[in-house]
Amino acid sequence: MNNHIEDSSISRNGNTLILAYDHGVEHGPVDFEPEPESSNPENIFKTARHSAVSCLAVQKGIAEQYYEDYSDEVNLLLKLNGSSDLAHREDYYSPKQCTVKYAVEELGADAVGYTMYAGSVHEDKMWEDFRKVQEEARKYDVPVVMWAYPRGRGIEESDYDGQTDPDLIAYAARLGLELGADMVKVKYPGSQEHMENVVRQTGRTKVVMSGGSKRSDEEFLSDVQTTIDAGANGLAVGRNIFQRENPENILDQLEEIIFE
Ligand code: FBP
Repeated sequence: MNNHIEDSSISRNGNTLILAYDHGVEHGPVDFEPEPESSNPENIFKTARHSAVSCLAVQKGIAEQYYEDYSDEVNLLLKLNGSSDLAHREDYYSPKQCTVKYAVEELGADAVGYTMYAGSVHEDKMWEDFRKVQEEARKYDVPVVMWAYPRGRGIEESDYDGQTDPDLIAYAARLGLELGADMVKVKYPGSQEHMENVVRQTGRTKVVMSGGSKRSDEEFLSDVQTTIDAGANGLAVGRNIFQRENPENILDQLEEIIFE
């Protein structure tokens, strides 16, 4: 059985641009402050109609209320788990709010996404949650994207130099291959050489770069170009799109870099 993304609707010439819009959960309304109209999901669905966008990643509630109106023009990646900045937790954990069955049968999802916090004291439980997601996704024939974010006490107490250590990013990405993800989403590891190592470690599992906080066009596009030059497959991006006054301009440029 080969990678499930290649023949799926969220891939174009093997590459993908995921427009991520789960920030209302992960960070709260503060992420919408730079462009207040971005708090309205309707505007993000409209942006997602741009030909550069392979799919829009949202939580269940937004999919339920808005997706039907855009399902002809936008592919849906249902983010199955998520966690808010408000929770008081012993360590990083991202609970599941939606099953693959519900995502596909009720919401019309084309793909599903799951955040994995390798290094957390809850890592074992997250592996178990992910196992169920991954096997259910195979049953429904939808690709699984892992948000591969190494975080938590295991990392703090290790010899790795924090969450952005390139070797740690490669390790978290490798877990994606080993645990059955079709695609991993990783933070930019700092250089083309480091991204090449991430790509090497993930084998047939695809790799996309995580957008991160908003930067200048030049800085952001240069990291995306380096990511593609390293052999990775695209981008999962939120704030660097919806915090811009005119997201279409940057999407035009991203389309050229990622798909042409
Ligand atoms: P950005 O491009 O805005 O970084 O979005 C990607 C993403 O993974 C979102 O899906 C998620 O809401 C956010 O980053 C989480 O960021 P972090 O956990 O680094 O605060």
